[in-house]
Amino acid sequence: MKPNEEETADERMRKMSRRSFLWGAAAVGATLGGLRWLNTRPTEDGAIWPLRRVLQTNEEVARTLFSANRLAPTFPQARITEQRVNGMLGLDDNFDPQNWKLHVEGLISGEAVLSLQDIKALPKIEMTTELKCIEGWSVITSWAGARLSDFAKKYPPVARGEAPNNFPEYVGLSTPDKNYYVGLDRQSALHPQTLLCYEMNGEPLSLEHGAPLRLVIPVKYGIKHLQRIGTL
Ligand SMILES: Nc1nc2c(c(=O)[nH]1)N[C@H]1C(S)=C(S)[C@@H](COP(=O)(O)O)O[C@H]1N2
Ligand SMILES: [Mo]
Repeated sequence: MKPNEEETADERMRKMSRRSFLWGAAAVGATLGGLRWLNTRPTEDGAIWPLRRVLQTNEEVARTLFSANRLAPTFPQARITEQRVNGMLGLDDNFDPQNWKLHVEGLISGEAVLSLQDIKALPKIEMTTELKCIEGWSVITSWAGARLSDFAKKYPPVARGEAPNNFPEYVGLSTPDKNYYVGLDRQSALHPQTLLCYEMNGEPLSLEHGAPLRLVIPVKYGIKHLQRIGTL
């Protein structure tokens, strides 16, 4: 390299680092300004509104990914994968499935205490679908159970507003010990692939997968597939 070329390169580097220093200073300023701006915003539903918008955007992304208007893909039985055990919150060891009951609240008839036979009396639906965990893995599983929408027809909840959109806006489900719970929007709850499942890959549901009854909702991530439903 000739000395003058070296100079040029040197000079260019100096300019570049001066420029990136200026950009860096601007970025730090913008961040501090941004934080100050964030902290002075009013709140919406208990969250600073720009953060609330991010939550809303995340929910919208999830809704478009798994549209409740469409069916989640189904697979031939040959595609069933090796199963994984994940998430044991609310699945305490000294649980006796023989004494299990499903407690249902908010019905027109008041409350109901149901047995597994009551669930099995509803039309039996079988489907092979994918469970996607937000941790980045997924499994394909064959399920059997009753549609939550068929359940709601037989055990109608207290109406909110005018028919036909008078189904409660949200449904909550929890484990018998209340240590794990999920909330479902109306559209996902009444989706035809949302099942109260008692069989997995042709066998009665095992304790480690949520026996005697679990939720399977392929339009949502695994996190919503509540195992061991105690209260609805
Ligand atoms: N009761 C209960 N249900 C649960 C969880 C949990 O921790 N407790 N974890 C959820 C998560 S994050 C996933 S991915 C699925 C995993 O279901 P599987 O173990 O049957 O594959 O269960 C869901 N249901
Ligand atoms: Mo998960």
